[in-house]
Amino acid sequence: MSSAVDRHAATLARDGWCVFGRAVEPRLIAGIEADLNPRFAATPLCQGAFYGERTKRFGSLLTRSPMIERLAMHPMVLDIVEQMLLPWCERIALNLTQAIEIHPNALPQLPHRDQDMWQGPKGGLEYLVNVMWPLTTFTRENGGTRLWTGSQFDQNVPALPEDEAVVPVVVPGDVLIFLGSTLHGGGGNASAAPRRGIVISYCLGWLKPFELQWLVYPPQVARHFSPELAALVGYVQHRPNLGNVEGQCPSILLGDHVPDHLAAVDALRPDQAEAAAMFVRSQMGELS
Ligand SMILES: O=C(O)CCC(=O)C(=O)O
Ligand SMILES: [Fe+2]
Repeated sequence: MSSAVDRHAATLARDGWCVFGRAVEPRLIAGIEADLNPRFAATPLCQGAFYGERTKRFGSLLTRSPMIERLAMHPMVLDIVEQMLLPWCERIALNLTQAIEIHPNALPQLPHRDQDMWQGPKGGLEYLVNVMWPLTTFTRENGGTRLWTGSQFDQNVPALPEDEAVVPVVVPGDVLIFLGSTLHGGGGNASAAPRRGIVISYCLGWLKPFELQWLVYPPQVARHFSPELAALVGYVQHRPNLGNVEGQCPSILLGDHVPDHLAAVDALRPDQAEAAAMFVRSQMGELS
């Protein structure tokens, strides 16, 4: 198992993307699609040149189908994502879940790097990893995701020739994983049927997520999540002390009773706790 994770992580780091075939049973994906069908039908087309006028999108997928948790928490996918992101954070966070339906006659999407939504320095670190679960088979004809292999290595290249884009053919149950630094875009759909996929993306635990996870999964929703899923959507601190409520872990909001008065309690990494404690000891030494 772990060697498959390492192999995929190595391909992802080398090419900027990888395909993990048969990550789940196609039956699971069919069940999810059935749950999402009414929402696809009721959702209006997007507006704007980036989202695409012949494309439908909706988020908050953990509340749209109970089976989405199986995708968001897929252990091997999480292992691969963590290999890419943990060098720069203590824990990863859910960045978004989004269903995307590209309709016939949609134009190709602007090639972009998803990490450019954050204005920090680029090149030395990864900000996010995208995980695309196809609901329909992705092909070049129907708007499968276009990717530029190796484009993660030079962030100064704004665009690359269209004929150098690869479109991996993936079927329901497979998963396409790509870095936030990889140049990519949805494809144009020259076929007669819509192309549907689900993107689940993960970012460094200290970033502002694309989709505001605490608002789309407020405490009354997240309290029904497993502790691990609640932590992934943000009900956990990122040490030191980032993302707290009254100086405590935000998971206090998921309990039956939230005390009105709470002590702020440090949540530090061991090295930070040690440095702070040593400083306090030295100050006490000065006093005596
Ligand atoms: O739909 C796709 O294949 C990719 C969409 C995408 O990259 C985006 O919306 O950021
Ligand atoms: Fe994108």
